[in-house]
Amino acid sequence: MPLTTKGKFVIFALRLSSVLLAVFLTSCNRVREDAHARHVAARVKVEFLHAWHNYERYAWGHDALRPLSKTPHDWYGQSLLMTPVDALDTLILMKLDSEAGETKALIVKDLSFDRDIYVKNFEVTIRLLGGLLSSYQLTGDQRLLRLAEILGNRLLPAFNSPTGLPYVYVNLLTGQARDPVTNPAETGTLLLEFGTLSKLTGRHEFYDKAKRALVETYKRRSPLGLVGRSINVETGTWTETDSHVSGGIDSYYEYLWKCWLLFGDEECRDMWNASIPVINKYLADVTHGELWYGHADMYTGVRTETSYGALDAFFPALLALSGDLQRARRLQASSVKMWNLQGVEPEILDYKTMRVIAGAYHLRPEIVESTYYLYHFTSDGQYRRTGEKLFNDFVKYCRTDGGYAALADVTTKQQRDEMESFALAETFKYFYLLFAPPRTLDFDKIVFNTEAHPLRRTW
Ligand code: DMJ
Repeated sequence: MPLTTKGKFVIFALRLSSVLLAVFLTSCNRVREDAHARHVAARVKVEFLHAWHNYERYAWGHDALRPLSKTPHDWYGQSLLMTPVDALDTLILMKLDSEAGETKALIVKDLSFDRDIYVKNFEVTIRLLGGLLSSYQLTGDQRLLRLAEILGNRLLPAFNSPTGLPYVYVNLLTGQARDPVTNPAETGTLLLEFGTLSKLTGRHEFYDKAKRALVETYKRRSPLGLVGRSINVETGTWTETDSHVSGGIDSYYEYLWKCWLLFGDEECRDMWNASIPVINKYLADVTHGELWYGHADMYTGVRTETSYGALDAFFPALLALSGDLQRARRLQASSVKMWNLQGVEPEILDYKTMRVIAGAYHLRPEIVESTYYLYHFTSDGQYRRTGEKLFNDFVKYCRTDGGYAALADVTTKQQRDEMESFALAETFKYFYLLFAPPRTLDFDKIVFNTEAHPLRRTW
């Protein structure tokens, strides 16, 4: 029997009210979830301050705090203020104004690169150059940019090899470079920082040298399209042909995509577009229905190791950022499984046997970074719930009287006397951003360098 106009109206009204009810309930849920998230963000801040105040108390002015012995540590015997420079933008984002002010004052007063020491080009670039540049962009303080430029000048001789690939170490005073055997992460994770410095100072040599190093690495990929574990910068030949997305290669891929995002460099985009299908073909490994990324020989594509670890856990973030949410979600589930095996992730796991191969936990950020990216791209509440669980475990096992300590072994949870600056630059920052209001940092306007320093395209 056909419906009367009144009947149609009643059905329409019922449908509309159920839609409105659903919208209302969803928004109530969202409000509740957001209120809880603010509460977790506040806890993260308190814990960050616990680590920071211990650094201030026991290691102020030094590179790092040793949290169990409560003693300072300098990487090269003299301080380059690794922790203050690396942590400054976290202090700023958390609106810890007085701590941020004191730290900036310390950096401006004491940071000097006039030192006869050999430093690791890669580490100093991602932590110090990246940290100075992002803090400059957040504060507008020209003195930070000036320090970044001085540092950039001092690092440039590292690129003076026959291939343009940088040496591992460079002497800040003499410009001498040493150690020719390096890896794609160390040759290819420099362009976001040197490129930003170039754009901000108008000096193209910074961009050109770091770009050349990235391209020279890419050019040496195998006929399959993979890069290897180590390479000699003088001969340009691979010294180890194992291929993976783990430490030593990881951020080379990250910068291919991110340099496209930050600089609009089409060559970087093309190198990424040529690389990612190869990674997915030879390194991705589906085991028991789970997605992992293992190792393969760069020339034959034959699987060499079924290992995955804390460092690999950055890859879901990169997959998500480059638009592959499906693989990102699946791989993130594997990372979380790895974490939950012992309640904290190990450095390396065999994902076929689920045996821990290297059991330390260095307070690494990668799994948190990926959780944050996935939440950003999906708004799926499961990622905040995962993040809260990770944070609770992190506090439970790594908090100590004197700050936050790495674990010597995730099975026994025995702590070790180490609090790397990236714990403050990255791990706490990503935890905080996962729960903080989105206005804390406009994700779409920045690109994080591999040390979680947000860089903005202001040029
Ligand atoms: C950081 O220094 C950087 O994230 C780097 O790209 C890899 N390892 C550490 C943190 O685990």
